[in-house]
Parts: sequence; structure tokens; C-alpha cells
Amino acid sequence: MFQDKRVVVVMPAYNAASTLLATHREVLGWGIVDLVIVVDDSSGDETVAIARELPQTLVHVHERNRGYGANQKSCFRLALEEGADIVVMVHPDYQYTPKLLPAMVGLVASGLYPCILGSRILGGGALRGGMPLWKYVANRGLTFVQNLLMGAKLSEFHTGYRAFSRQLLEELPLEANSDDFVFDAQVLAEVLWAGAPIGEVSCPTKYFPEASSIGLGRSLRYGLGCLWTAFEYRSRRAGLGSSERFPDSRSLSWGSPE
Ligand SMILES: Nc1nc2c(ncn2[C@@H]2O[C@H](COP(=O)(O)OP(=O)(O)O)[C@@H](O)[C@H]2O)c(=O)[nH]1
Ligand SMILES: [Mg+2]
Repeated sequence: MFQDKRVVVVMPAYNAASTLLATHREVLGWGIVDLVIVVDDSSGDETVAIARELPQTLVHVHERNRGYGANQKSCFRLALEEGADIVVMVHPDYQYTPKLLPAMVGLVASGLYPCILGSRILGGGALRGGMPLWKYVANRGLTFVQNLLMGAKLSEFHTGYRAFSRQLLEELPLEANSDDFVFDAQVLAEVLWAGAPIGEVSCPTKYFPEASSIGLGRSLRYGLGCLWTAFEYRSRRAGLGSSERFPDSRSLSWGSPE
């Protein structure tokens, strides 16, 4: 609990056997997390066996590999079913430090921000933490275009460390999003569409082989998906087309996007 809020951490896991335990231990170490939900996307390693031994943890298994977006859909659905007031998504690959949990949860609990991102770009630690140069350049370039097209000022759209309030998650049409990696970009576009404020905290990151498996091909597809999502947002703002993600009527409590 944080103040009177039930805090649930969700981990979309795929072949995370070597890092799950370390991530999980630090997550619980803060004493503010009520429940951890691990969703396994049909890993080929011992992820499920390890997860089932963890305390305060709900394990959900996809019988077949459905993708990172589908994994997050399960994570958020289960977290809401389990009565979460605040949901934090963190990759179980030990790339993002759980030491930021109290800060991120605190900012959501305060009511200031229904969405908080742990940014590897703010504070300038990404390259120092070992982010490959090509990923850094792609991150900066994509973020620039996404900000431009969606009228945002985020330092990065690509972090795997995100906190949400229950109210915001319930209002986002998450099921309309992709089952693939571009889900990450689509969620943030939906948050912006809802006019909900997004806060960022700087987040140290570390790259090591187990923490980074996405290669050039899948990254390219992801990048194109990010750009397409931003264009779709821009078009919808101009009143063109239709999209489940960006509906005409925005009966949301955060007001209209600028
Ligand atoms: N559900 C699911 N997750 C995946 C799959 N492939 C990779 N991931 C997860 O996606 C996340 C991001 O991938 P990662 O290789 O860490 O990317 P990077 O850290 O940005 O270089 C990690 O948490 C992986 O476990 C997959 O096929 N299904
Ligand atoms: Mg990673």
C-alpha cells in the first residue's frame, strides 16, 4: 500500500529466468507493493517455474507466444481485476531500477500525474548505461517526430517503465492496440489523446545481454509502427478518418488534448 492505495507491479515476461528473481526482490524490498503479476508469454526457459516460487505473486501463462503487446494487455487486465489503484509496469529483465518505485508511485498517488514514465533519456544516462548507439539515435529521432506530430514534450516514448492510475487505465481502449511492440507507442498516444498529463522521472538503465534481445529487424518494424501511430493521431486531430484508439467522443475527465 502507498498511503491508502493498492499498488500492483506488472511484469510482462519472456525468457526472463536469469533476471526475474533480482528484479522481483528489489520490487518487493520497498514494502509498498501489494502484489506482483508476472505474465509469461510462453517462454522457452524456466521463467514460469521461478515465478511460481515468488512470494506475493500472481502468475499468468499464455499457452502460446502472443507478443509483447498482448502480454501487457493481460498484465493490465489482471491488475485491474485484482483491485489495483496504481499499476506499475516494469520489464523483468533488470534493466530499469526498482529503486524508482516509491517516486513513481508517489507521483501517481499525489493525483498530479495519472501516468509517470521512467525516462532513460532525462538526466543523460542512456549511453552511459550501455544503450547501443543505434538504439539511442533511433530513440531520439522517433521521439522527436512523435512529439512533433502529437504536440507532446516527452524525453522518450520507448521506456519499459511506466506507472498508471486505475482511472486512466480503465479509460484507455487498450484492447484496440497491437499485440506487438508498438503497443507501447499506442498506449502513450492514447494517454495524450485523453489529455491526461504525463510526468517523467530520470531513470538509470543498464544494458547487458539478458536485458536486450530486440534486434534490428524487429526494431525497424517497431519504429515504423511508432511513426504510423503518430501520423494516425495527427490525422484524427485534423478530423480525418476514424479509429478505435482515438475516438470522436472524448468523454474523459482530463479535458481535451491541446
Ligand atoms: N511478451 C513478449 N515479450 C517479449 C518478446 N520478445 C521480447 N519481449 C520482451 O520485451 C521487452 C523488451 O525487449 P528487450 O529485448 O529488453 O528490448 P530493449 O531492452 O529495449 O533492448 C523485454 O521485457 C522482453 O522480455 C515476446 O515475444 N513476447
Ligand atoms: Mg530490455
